[in-house]
Amino acid sequence: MSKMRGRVLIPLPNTGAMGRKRNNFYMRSVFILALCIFGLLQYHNFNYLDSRDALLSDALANDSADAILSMVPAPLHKYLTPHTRNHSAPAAAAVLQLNSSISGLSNSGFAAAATTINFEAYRPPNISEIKRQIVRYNELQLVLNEDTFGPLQNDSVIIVVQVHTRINYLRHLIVSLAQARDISKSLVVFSHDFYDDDINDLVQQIDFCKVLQIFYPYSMQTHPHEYPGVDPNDCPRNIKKEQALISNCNNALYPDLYGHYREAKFTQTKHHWWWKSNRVFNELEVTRFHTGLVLFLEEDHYVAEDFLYLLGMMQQRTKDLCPQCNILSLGTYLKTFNYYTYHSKTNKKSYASSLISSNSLLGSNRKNNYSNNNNNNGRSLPASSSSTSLKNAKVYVGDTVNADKNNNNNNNIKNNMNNKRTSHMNTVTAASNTNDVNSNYNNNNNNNKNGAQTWNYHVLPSLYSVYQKVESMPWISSKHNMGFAFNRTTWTSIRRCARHFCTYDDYNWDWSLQHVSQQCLQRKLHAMIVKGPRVFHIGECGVHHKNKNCESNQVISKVQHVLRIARNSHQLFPRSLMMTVPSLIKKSKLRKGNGGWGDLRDHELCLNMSLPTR
Ligand SMILES: *[C@@H]1O[C@H](CO)[C@@H](O)[C@H](O)[C@H]1NC(C)=O
Ligand SMILES: *[C@@H]1O[C@H](CO)[C@@H](O)[C@H](O)[C@H]1NC(C)=O
Ligand SMILES: *[C@@H]1O[C@H](CO)[C@@H](O)[C@H](O)[C@H]1NC(C)=O
Ligand SMILES: *[C@@H]1O[C@H](CO)[C@@H](O)[C@H](O)[C@H]1NC(C)=O
Ligand SMILES: *[C@@H]1O[C@H](CO)[C@@H](O)[C@H](O)[C@H]1NC(C)=O
Ligand SMILES: *[C@@H]1O[C@H](CO)[C@@H](O)[C@H](O)[C@H]1NC(C)=O
Ligand SMILES: *[C@@H]1O[C@H](CO)[C@@H](O)[C@H](O)[C@H]1NC(C)=O
Ligand SMILES: CC(=O)N[C@H]1CO[C@H](CO)[C@@H](O)[C@@H]1O
Repeated sequence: MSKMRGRVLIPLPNTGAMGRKRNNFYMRSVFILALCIFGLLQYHNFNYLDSRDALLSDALANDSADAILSMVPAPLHKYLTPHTRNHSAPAAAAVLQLNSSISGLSNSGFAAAATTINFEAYRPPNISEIKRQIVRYNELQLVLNEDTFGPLQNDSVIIVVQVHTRINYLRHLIVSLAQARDISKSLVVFSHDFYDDDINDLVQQIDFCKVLQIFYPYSMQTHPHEYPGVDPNDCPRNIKKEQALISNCNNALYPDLYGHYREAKFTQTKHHWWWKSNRVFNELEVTRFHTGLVLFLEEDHYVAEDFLYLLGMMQQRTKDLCPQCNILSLGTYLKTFNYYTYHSKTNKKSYASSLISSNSLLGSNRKNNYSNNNNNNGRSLPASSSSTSLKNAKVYVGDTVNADKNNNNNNNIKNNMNNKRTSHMNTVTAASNTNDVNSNYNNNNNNNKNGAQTWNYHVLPSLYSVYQKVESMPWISSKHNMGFAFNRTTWTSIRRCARHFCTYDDYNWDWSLQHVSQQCLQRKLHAMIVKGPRVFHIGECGVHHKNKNCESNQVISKVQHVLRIARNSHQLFPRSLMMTVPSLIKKSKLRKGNGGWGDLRDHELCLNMSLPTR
């Protein structure tokens, strides 16, 4: 039988012409068939975009707490539900928390709250008690859930989350982490600069991975009337140097680049970042032999469920895709785009993005107006533990435009810094495309004139795919400060440049890191960046809600939907990575620092944190 079949398949010499004709026919049929399939796919695609659009308008319409909760698997609801203490209604707990964070847990503040809500048994620890607890935690270095998930492997991922006070965002970050594949293999380190019982309860409730809490020991909370907090004899920010010298205040000799004196709350974030990095890489027992990646997150980030998968993939492919890369970035700020640019454009990309998000899909519009509300003459209290929300819009745009504009921007920075550090709220622009950058630049000016923000993040459908696109470029603080990872090799070279980090007159850790990269590192920081972000920034208020509902709901709802779409269309967990040529090769110029870091006490404290301890 098999012989017969074999013979039939061998073409006979005298049927050559017939065979060719027949082949032609087959070829044509195959071609037409392919065309049909292609057409069908296109049609499907089109419909698909439509249905996505519908989905999203749903999403935009409903960001109620219930709707958000319905997107979260039931077992994870516990992280979103405030833990009610024994004797208190939830509302009372909220009041307490508010009061305690405002009054810095001052005794009088607490006493008042306690009497109004009748809270005999529960008292937050006083400051000396908090200090004691912090020392205890930091000495103990207790890794939770180690018995369930086993000891940390030398090459597993460590995730470090910088936590300040915004528990509501932190809840959602935890929920997103809980849903990530392979999270059980990693260690999540929560680094706190505010000791709070509710936050501690929440973190200690985590049961899906190993957890370690560390506490920044030089916080304003634990140093309310002394350096590194505010010492009563510190020079006021805006005093002239001559006056300062006369009044003999503490730091009279050391105003910053722009003639202003230290403000404690602005220096804390950079100190904390430096402290936790040193702590994690060089001091903790559990990381002593760790050679894997350390991923940096903040309390108001949100991760996609394939972020670790993708990180592992990027790490594996670094050698062949981008041998010079020493930092991996999972959360780019996406191409931004607003009504103006949208209406002036007809190209396909804009069309696609308009389908997916006619406005502010991931996005968040930054308030321009924090500073008016505090008595701080300018600089505003960092909303997140990251320094990002403190910078000047123009600075960001300047990062990606040409040299000419850069010069402009430098002037703008100077002026701005000289006057006051006011509207540094626009951190959004990190365009990947020169044209758009320019239009952003212009529109940005428009926005400033109007006093209204129309900046948005956008997720283009083309960004997620079974072949995930990545690109590589020099690390830029404003673009790549979210969800990045590096290993001990990179850290060791950064740490050798501690002097550059600690004495550069800029209160932003990410700008300081860029300074280190450009001025000190032999091998500059070079990033591999995933084009479809896996880390999102949820800690912002939406523009539509103005200030009245400045809660996380709107952005969270959008992120949930983007991820649901990506998931349902099988675009998470990509099969492979594809290197694309970056559309913009940026020559990042070094600038003068942003100031806020002129005080020698800050330089010293920072340097002290990186002294060898073992
Ligand atoms: C939002 O969703 C919740 C629960 O899914 C529902 O009760 C509510 O009516 C919805 N609101 C709007 C405006 O659609
Ligand atoms: C709450 O009170 C009950 C009894 O009243 C007690 O058994 C329980 O341990 C308390 N829980 C906490 C968290 O204090
Ligand atoms: C704070 O707690 C300590 C014990 O940790 C105690 O000795 C001290 O009296 C307390 N101070 C106040 C003001 O309650
Ligand atoms: C990590 O590496 C160290 C030193 O190479 C080794 O002694 C230790 O057993 C390793 N730990 C694990 C969990 O692999
Ligand atoms: C750390 O990353 C660098 C690239 O930045 C790589 O060359 C090196 O092999 C990595 N080290 C380890 C121990 O994986
Ligand atoms: C800025 O804040 C001031 C006072 O807090 C308020 O009156 C003003 O309307 C705000 N401006 C904008 C654009 O929100
Ligand atoms: C830094 O350490 C040195 C020596 O240990 C000490 O004298 C100095 O006071 C420390 N400075 C700060 C700001 O902690
Ligand atoms: C002492 C103190 O600050 N108490 C305040 C606690 O919060 C409530 C509600 O916001 C205020 O009414 C109290 O004055």
